[in-house]
Amino acid sequence: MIESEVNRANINFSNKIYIILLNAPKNPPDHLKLVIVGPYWSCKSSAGNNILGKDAFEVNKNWDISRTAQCEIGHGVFAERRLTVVDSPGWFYIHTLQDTREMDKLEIENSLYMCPPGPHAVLLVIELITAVNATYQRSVQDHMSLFGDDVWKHTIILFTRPDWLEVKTVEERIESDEGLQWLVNKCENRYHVLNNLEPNNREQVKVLLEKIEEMRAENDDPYYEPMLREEWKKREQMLIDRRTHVISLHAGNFNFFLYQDGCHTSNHILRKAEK
Ligand SMILES: Nc1nc2c(ncn2[C@@H]2O[C@H](COP(=O)(O)OP(=O)(O)O)[C@@H](O)[C@H]2O)c(=O)[nH]1
Ligand SMILES: [Mg+2]
Repeated sequence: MIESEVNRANINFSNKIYIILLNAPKNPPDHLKLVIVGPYWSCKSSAGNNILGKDAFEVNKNWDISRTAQCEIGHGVFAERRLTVVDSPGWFYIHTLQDTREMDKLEIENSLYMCPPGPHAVLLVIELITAVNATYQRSVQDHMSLFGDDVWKHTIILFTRPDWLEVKTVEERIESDEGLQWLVNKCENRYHVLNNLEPNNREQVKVLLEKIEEMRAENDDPYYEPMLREEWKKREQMLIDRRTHVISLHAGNFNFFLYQDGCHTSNHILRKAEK
């Protein structure tokens, strides 16, 4: 084979691999990292235990007594996946961000950084029987804002206490409450119902993990990495501001710097201009 034909064959081959790679489905991760957030008493710790299939987190026996005060991390294995679950303290359901103590806010925020580079999913735990009025809605929105603007793209609503629903179906319940509809819409219709009174029903956990993987496949980033993204945005903006500032200060002298000593890299020019 002459050289040009070999090159052409190689190019065709690498194009084919490229196309195969582009079309290949994202492999499901063998390690799923989840963060559980939500108001107090919404059954967060119980949901964490249910997902992990063991008593990893302390469950509240009485309202606001011995409630989870700090983020805790639990590990397990289920359906051929390693699971890492972070349980968090949560917030009082009528509190705005201003009402919540600084230490609690830090602890809530901290939950996202306990499984680097970030969780595959944030599970926002809401009791299915909750009347999501304007105060509750504001409280959820306020506290979710601690995780950055994009958090909703990586969030699934985890509805708990379905046993309190009585005769209504889950869909009927959601339709009957505008606030619940708002929550479900925020998550682009991603929700799951978990009955913590049925710990042996592993099918409900399996379906939850499948929904998480579906969401992950739809997102550009498999993990939610708020800190890195925010940090990057901040740095990018600082650079733009710095350049705009320097250029506006030295607009008249720009050609001078280009010609003075033949330096042509913009950073060099900027450094000189700043001096
Ligand atoms: N009826 C019912 N009670 C639940 C369920 N899940 C948890 N609980 C109870 O709800 C209370 C609060 O649960 P916990 O997980 O500590 O809530 P957290 O404060 O959000 O972590 C506890 O008494 C649990 O036993 C459920 O699916 N149904
Ligand atoms: Mg708890």
